Amino acid sequence: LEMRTQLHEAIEGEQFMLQFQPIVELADQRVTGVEALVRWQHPTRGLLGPFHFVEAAEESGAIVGIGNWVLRQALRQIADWKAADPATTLRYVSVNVSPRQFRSPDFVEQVRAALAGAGARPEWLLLEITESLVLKDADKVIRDLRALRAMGVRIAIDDFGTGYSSLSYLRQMPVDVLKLDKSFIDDILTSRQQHALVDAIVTLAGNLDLAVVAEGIEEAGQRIALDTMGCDYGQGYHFARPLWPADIPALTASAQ
Ligand code: G
Ligand code: G
Ligand code: MN
Ligand code: NA
Repeated sequence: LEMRTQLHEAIEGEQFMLQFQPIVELADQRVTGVEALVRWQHPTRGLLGPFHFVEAAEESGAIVGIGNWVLRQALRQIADWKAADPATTLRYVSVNVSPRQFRSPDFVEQVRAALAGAGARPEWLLLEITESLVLKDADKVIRDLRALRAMGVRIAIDDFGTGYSSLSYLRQMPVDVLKLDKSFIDDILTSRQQHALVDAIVTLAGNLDLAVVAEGIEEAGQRIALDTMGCDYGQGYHFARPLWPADIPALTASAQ
């Protein structure tokens, strides 16, 4: 079967699943959020990660249907976790939004409907967009970002630092969080320049009232260096890999 047909059948057949990777406060390593990461339980190829299908889905347009499913499912999941443990440390779920999904005509309404459908509060949702989004129709994108933030939804720039963007986009984009790409974190312990660059970005973000999530933290030394710089949040295999939903509550119980 053609990929586009398979993706369509996968939506209909509910073959997509979500894993969740913890996002922690570096100061005390408490889990404060989780990022939803889509997987495809393929009928013959097994469990596939986004690498195997997100690009094709973006090209065929199937990403809009998949993305809206991810949004609804992620919000139902956090509503369930909150209901099961009112004292959970978990404050939000972070959901990746592809450019094509963001540009679909009713995206803001889809978010509103997904929140209402799940009985989720807007503060429980962080939307991850990429810098490249503002390269086209910047005015429309900025209007929609403002509408989402006016609802109480927060916005993160994913893979920050890897795009075409420069810091000048930060002035234009109404966002709350920078997710600092793993490629910046990898060498902070071995390269003085890389350490200085990340330190400067963290300081700049702080002055702009943006929170920073450092991605791809794999060792304690990186966590300590980032915490010392004043970076508030981190994500990476050092804390936890992407997990199935059943494994999250044990990590977010308030007693921890
Ligand atoms: O764990 P990992 O292999 O899941 O994720 C790889 C990449 O796939 C991530 O960098 C992320 O940007 C992308 N991705 C994961 N889940 C989603 C999703 O639900 N929608 C979109 N558009 N991208 C996703
Ligand atoms: O949305 P984003 O592009 O940031 O997606 C996160 C991706 O990075 C997912 O594929 C996730 O599995 C992966 N990831 C998360 N933490 C780590 C890490 O510590 N090391 C590596 N190599 N990959 C990670
Ligand atoms: Mn992401
Ligand atoms: Na990233």
